Order: sequence, then structure tokens, then C-alpha cells
Amino acid sequence: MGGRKVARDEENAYGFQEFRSALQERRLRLLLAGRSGTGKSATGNSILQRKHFLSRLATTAVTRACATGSCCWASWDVEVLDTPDLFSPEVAQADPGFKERGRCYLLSAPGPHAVLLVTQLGRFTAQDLQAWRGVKALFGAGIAARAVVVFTRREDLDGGSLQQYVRDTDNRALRELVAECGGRCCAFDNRAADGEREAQVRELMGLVEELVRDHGGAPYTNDVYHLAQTLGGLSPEERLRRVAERLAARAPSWSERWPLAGLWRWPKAAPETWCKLGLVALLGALFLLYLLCR
Ligand SMILES: Nc1nc2c(ncn2[C@@H]2O[C@H](COP(=O)(O)OP(=O)(O)O)[C@@H](O)[C@H]2O)c(=O)[nH]1
Ligand SMILES: [Mg+2]
Repeated sequence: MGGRKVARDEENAYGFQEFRSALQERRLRLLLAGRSGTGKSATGNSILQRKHFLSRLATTAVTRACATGSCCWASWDVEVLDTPDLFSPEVAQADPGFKERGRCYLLSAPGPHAVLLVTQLGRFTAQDLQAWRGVKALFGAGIAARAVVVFTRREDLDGGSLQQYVRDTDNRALRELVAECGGRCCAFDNRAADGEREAQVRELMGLVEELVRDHGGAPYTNDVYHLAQTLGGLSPEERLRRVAERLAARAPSWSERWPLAGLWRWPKAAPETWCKLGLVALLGALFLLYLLCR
């Protein structure tokens, strides 16, 4: 962060005290997210500058559980959290009790400073988009303000500019994603030699430091992280149980996932729901009339 502009951060909504305590702590938590096989674990290893997370080509997910690794970068203590498949629609079956998602929260508490959304260069698919939606479903839409899009397979750029690639791509969903993440993106060749890898990490950490500055040093937080912070005195099992319970309670229920199912909650229904109900009744009546008049 070099010559940090403290004066600018004094004006930050998070308050000078919080920024100062974050600076004193000098700890950065980075959370790797994205669909399986994009290179999350390999990117984690590049950041840590050593082979810490298991990373390999496979037809099924290699990373099965959340794992952390740490390193020093400039004057920061950096903690990297690698994640298994927590963001695809299959997570509902794979993690029905919200245990692994609860571990993800506890391992990143009191909150990540940045979420690295990992995707492969030139291969941004519907699954990547679903994973991004999964990230927002798990942490809240506000997480976009902390996201950096990390493209792996940088070597495929052949020395070209990433910014130009993102600007010129005909993949509209990708352009929208990068815009939603404030234009923050960088690329990694996780198979590059040491010097080049270090330069890539420097570029990423530059983006992360900017994020940290913009948020007055405070990590991302939400009600689940707040809850996690109040559970300090409990056993690890009890902490996990409470966090998993909160995640289960805030997950959209079946009635929220199916638009018309919301109608069953009619006693609490908002005016828009009554409009929907009226519309459905009208369409039903018209359909009956049509059948009768045939
Ligand atoms: N060529 C190339 N391969 C990569 C890169 N990053 C990751 N990989 C490979 O992609 C495969 C999946 O990587 P992995 O880290 O296990 O993905 P994860 O499931 O998202 O954690 C492995 O074979 C990696 O070596 C990269 O930048 N370039
Ligand atoms: Mg992995």
C-alpha cells in the first residue's frame, strides 16, 4: 500500500478507527470462489508462492473441503481460503445441512477483504455465471463490491491486453460480470515461472489494496459474520451448528424459488402478490370461458 493516504480514509464511511485497527492488524483475507476446475486452488498456490492446495485436472471436483493457507506479502499477513463446490446449484444436495458453507463462513470470519472470482480465460460459461449467482446467494449481493475477477490461463492472451479482451469479448454475460465487479480483473498463468508469477500476484494485490482502501480497511460483513463473531466462547462444533442454522434459515425456501408458490403465503402477501393472484384468477376464468365456448 506504499505511501497510504490516511487523510482520504478519514472521510471513509467506515470510520478512521476501524481503518486504523485494520492497518494495525495488517491481515488480509482472500476468498477463492468460482466453479470447479477453473483453477482456484492453483491460483491460491500462486498467491502463497508454494504448492499448498491440491490442484489438478480432473473430471470430478478435486477440492472437497474449505482449506486455508497463509503467507506474507509486502507488510501484510495474507490468508487465502480455498473453497470446494459451494456455489453451483448442486450444493443443495452436496451440503444439505449447510455444514461446509458454515465452515466457509467461520474460516473467513470476521469477513473477507476480497473475493476472487476465478474463471478461465475464453471459457466463461453458464456454469460460471451460476457460480457467481451462488456467491451472491451465499454472501449477499453486496459482495460484488469486494469481488475481483481472476482469469486463469493468462498464457492464452499471448501477450495481449486483458482489458482489451474484456472490452471486446462478444460474451455479454462476461462483460456484465466485470462491470458488476467494478471493472476489477486480472489474469494468472499459474504455470508461469517464479518471476512472472510474482508480477501477477503484485498486480492482484494492487487491486486488493485499492479495495481495502476504498472500504476504510474493514472486511466485508453481513448478519452471518456478525453472528460468527458473537460465538467466540463456544466449542467449534457449536459455533458451526449455529452458523449452519442461520444459513439454513436465510436460504430461499421452496416457496420463494417458485414464483407462483409465493401465493400460498397469502395472509402475509404484499399488494403485488394480490395483483398476481388477481391476474392468475382472471387468466383461469378466461381459459374456462374459452373451453366452454368451443
Ligand atoms: N494452463 C493452465 N492451466 C491451469 C492454470 N490454472 C490452473 N490450471 C490447471 O487447471 C486444472 C484445475 O485446476 P484447480 O486448481 O484444481 O481448479 P479448481 O477446481 O478451481 O481448484 C489443473 O490441471 C491446473 O493445473 C493456468 O493458469 N494455466
Ligand atoms: Mg480446487
